[in-house]
Amino acid sequence: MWVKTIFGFLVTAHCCFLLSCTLQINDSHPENGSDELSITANYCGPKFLCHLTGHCVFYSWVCDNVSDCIGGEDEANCETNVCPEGYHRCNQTGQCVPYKWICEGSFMCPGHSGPLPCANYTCPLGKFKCTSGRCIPNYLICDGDPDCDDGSDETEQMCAIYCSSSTGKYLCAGGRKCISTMSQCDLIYDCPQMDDEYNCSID
Ligand SMILES: [Ca+2]
Ligand SMILES: [Ca+2]
Ligand SMILES: [Ca+2]
Repeated sequence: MWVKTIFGFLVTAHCCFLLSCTLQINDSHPENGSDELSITANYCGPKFLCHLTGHCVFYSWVCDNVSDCIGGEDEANCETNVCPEGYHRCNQTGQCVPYKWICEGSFMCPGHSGPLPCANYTCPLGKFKCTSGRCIPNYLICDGDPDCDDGSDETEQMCAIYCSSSTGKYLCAGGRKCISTMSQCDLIYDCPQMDDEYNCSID
């Protein structure tokens, strides 16, 4: 049995199942069933506990401007709330967002400016970490278009490393784009200066 004082009421939650609780306010009839479980600090695991009902919601739903707890606790205290490990707190809204969303480009905090909070985030296999911290797929490196917000996927230094012939790539003239060696002499211009179609032997 979990006991808490909320809005001046003594609240007890009796859990028959781990995620299913019944709520009783000012209950003067203590129950003692063996099926009751205590709500502990780890009750919701990596989720946020709606204190009033005992439900658990995703942390990314905290301070996202939608009331997900019946009592609205997930949208309270958004100016001072703290996000758990693995989540970034958006300054403007207080929303707790997994670093993966921010660092892999699927979410941007409203009003965000400046560097991303991704210095300690490790990009998954097959992705390149831009100097800004964002992860982009490897195939976007030196493809002729900046995909990192700071253009670090298209620098000459980057392309000199990434576009080596040992990886089956040809570095186009200009040094900022490479193509597959399969695209050399295929009668299609792939390099900005068309040098992939020069010096082709004609059989
Ligand atoms: Ca919410
Ligand atoms: Ca690119
Ligand atoms: Ca070509």
